[in-house]
Amino acid sequence: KSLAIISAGYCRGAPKDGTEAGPTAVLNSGLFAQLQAHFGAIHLDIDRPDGADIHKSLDPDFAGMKNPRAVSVATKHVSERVYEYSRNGSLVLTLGGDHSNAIGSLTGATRGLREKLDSNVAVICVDAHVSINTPDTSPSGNIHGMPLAFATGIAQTKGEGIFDWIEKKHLIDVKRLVYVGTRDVDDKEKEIIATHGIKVFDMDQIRRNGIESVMDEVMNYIGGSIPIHLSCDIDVLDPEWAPSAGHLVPDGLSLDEGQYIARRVHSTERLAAMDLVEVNPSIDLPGVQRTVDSACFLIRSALGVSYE
Ligand code: DIR
Ligand code: MN
Ligand code: MN
Repeated sequence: KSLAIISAGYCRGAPKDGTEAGPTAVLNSGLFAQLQAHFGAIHLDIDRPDGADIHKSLDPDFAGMKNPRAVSVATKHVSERVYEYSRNGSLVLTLGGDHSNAIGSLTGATRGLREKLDSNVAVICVDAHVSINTPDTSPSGNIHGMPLAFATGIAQTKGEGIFDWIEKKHLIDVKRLVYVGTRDVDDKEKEIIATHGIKVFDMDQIRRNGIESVMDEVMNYIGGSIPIHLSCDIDVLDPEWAPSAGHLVPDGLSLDEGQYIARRVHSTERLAAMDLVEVNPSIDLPGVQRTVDSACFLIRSALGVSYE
């Protein structure tokens, strides 16, 4: 399989700047060379489309969303790029940027794989949060807390053209979505999870049953044949392993547990797309290298890349 990398350093979905430097930090730490050695030629997309940097003064809050125009334009671009590569059969790695980029990667991969394989996608979201607020339920207005709501169609556009590019063909099936490692879920998000019957394996379950048995259940739940999109928010790791992230939550996954999840996904041979988002090299400067190293470990494990 060929590899496409989308360098999606878009950061207007998050309250703190800095994640725009995530892709470069991750790729320049040796990862790009390792991926090249493993995959051969890699398609690398690093363009920043017009509009993704719409000046803040031209992008006032709208219907409960902050920076909505900038994020809508950036995610539409990511979606189109991921769609092209997925439809052509590449494995697509999207590097954030904040988690709003997953609105683009999830919709793009879903549309592309539907066309190519006539198949739905299973989404394994590995995050301390569930990132499924709608503009109405969000306590913050930050769109990085909403990607799964837009990608499932639970959140819909409210006008002004914002996210009106999302159509039915883009939407993931909420019954094929599963979370691993959550530990900070807003009350309204709990209602969304309950209403839609979404599967969640939280940190408590991982501590009680162990990551191996939880991953057995995850794999059972998603079934044995459809392609997998792994959406990984680096804050799923304990802050010890990923201190340079904007929304730290204690008692997270160890790096070993994170790698175990990634390796299990790799071993299915059905990984079609992966996101690695929220690495923020301007937070906790002494911890940046550690955070970047952790991100690279997760990526290599999921992609089956060993290195010397
Ligand atoms: C919070 C944070 N629930 C919000 N979400 C994050 O703003 O909606 N997701 N950080 O990963
Ligand atoms: Mn998170
Ligand atoms: Mn998230």
